[in-house]
Amino acid sequence: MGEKISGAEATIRMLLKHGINLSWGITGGAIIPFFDSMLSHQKDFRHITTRHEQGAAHAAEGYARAVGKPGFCVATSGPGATNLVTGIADAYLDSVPIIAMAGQVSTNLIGNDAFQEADLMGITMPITKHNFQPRKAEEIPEVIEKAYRISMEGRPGPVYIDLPKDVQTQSLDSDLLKREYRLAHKKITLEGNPKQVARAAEELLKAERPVIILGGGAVHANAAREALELAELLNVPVATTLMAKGIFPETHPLSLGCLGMHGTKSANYAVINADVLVGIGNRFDDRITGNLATFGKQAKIIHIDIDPAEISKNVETFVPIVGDAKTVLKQLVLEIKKLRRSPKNAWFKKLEGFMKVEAKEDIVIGKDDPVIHPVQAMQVLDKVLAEDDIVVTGVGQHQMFGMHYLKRSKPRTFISSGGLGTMGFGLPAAMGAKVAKPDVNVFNLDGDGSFQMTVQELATMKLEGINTVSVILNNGTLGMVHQWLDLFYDSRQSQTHLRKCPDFVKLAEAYGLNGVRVERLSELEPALRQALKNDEATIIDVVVFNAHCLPMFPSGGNLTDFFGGTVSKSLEWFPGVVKGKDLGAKE
Ligand SMILES: Cc1ncc(C[n+]2csc(CCOP(=O)(O)OP(=O)(O)O)c2C)c(N)n1
Repeated sequence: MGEKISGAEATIRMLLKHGINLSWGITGGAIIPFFDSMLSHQKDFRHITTRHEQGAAHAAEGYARAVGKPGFCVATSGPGATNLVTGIADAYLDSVPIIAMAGQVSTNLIGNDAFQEADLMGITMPITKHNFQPRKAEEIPEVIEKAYRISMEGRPGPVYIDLPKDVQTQSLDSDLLKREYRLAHKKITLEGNPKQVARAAEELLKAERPVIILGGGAVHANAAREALELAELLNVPVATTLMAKGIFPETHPLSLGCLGMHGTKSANYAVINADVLVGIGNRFDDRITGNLATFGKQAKIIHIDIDPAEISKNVETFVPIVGDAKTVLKQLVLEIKKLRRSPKNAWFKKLEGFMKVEAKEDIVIGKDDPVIHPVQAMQVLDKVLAEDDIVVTGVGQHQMFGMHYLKRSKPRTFISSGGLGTMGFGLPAAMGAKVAKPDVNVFNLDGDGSFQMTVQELATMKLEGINTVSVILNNGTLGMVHQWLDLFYDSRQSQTHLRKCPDFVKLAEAYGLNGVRVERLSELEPALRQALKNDEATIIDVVVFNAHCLPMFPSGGNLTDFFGGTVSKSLEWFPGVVKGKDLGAKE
């Protein structure tokens, strides 16, 4: 027999047992016992009180995305818990390991419509990998351990724990914490089926126009080195999704940058014309594929993913490989080396040429124009960024400008809400990333709309001394929607103007932080460099021209419908290419 401890104490000890010593969130009636237990753990467990539970969930995500370990957030029942929901859904769509916990009314009241009772089990069921509601304190050790394992094992994702108040105060035997609680399901497949790996190797070696697509699964598997080795072994050009930006150095000659709706022309062109596409830890979502009826029709698709449900979900797979990206890539590299054939150069050389042309033609800068173009702002920010610095984004044009124009060369250095596209993600997620990686600079690249959705977390930053730099591309509108209305709704602007934004400099100052307004391009670099010297968070309000973020293809359109930007005719270089509007078509 061990000592008798409370359910709340057991919860903290179990979190600590799994290396979770940081929580984000806000207290309230149904979670008071858990917060009370924190008082006995002031040395080994840090809690950061956010100003809104959505901020707590995104901060936990930012932490998890920066280091690949679960982030933890906590709230009270009812409204506290429902405020976590956006962050939980966000983590679900981007496969981010977080454990979200909220108090619940006592077990005898569940179902009574008691004060601050909401059915979070029902609400979170479709947006979590799993959820738990322990009804007795003895269940807590098993629940926490399984929550941890589920969030991390296989394809990561969020787990929700609904913790009734009386369960937190009941006692249990501390010996229960020493046991090991394994998951009942069968082991996750890490190694790819050798026959399929051999087929994949054959297809890659035969290919004339192969392209690798790296997704978030490759980041989670820490497969950067293996991906680089495969690409270099055969000279295969590499495109990444938004989730994987940086996993392949974007300065490498084989890098095509990001693909998809707002990707590079070269990446989209390569994918349209590929004869073999290797998807690694990506899910072929609609922002990447456009119209599924036309996507990859001339390619044999090899799809490597740890989640069997992803294979052939959206695109027909020629060689399916279920497994961990790192392990399978190692197998694939070994297999290819055994076959000892030399790489082909022609395709990658052409694409390398495209990238160069595209980079050159897309540049709009040089001079100190009266109004800053967002691309110019990105180019200045890119110059200031060190390799290990982390850029977190809000959602909108600024996010896509960042994706398109910032060059990242390390995994986990570009953190963004991809699947759910959650405005307001940037500031709190940047806060989480900074606490996870205190020694690197963390930038929050934000829009004036997105920033205002979770702006209250500036107070958290001030209080906790979390020093980040927010770069707001202030275009006075909900820019991305403005752009869609311009392009696809005959410029019928409905409710996209933000009218008067608050004075972000004064706002920063009101929170006791640094604020600076930048209206001319020449002011931006000094402002960024000064922000890095400041010992408190800085908000840089960059007034930008309300430009369209181009190139792009329309939602549901074909990749060949890619338009905008400045590169066009120069892309018609390869025999048998598919021609699109701007991808080599003669207009
Ligand atoms: C929570 C939420 N509400 C609404 C949207 C729809 N939406 C997508 S982008 C966007 C505009 C974003 O504006 P801003 O943050 O100013 O960035 P910009 O596009 O101007 O760079 C809107 C309203 C969303 N993605 N998330």
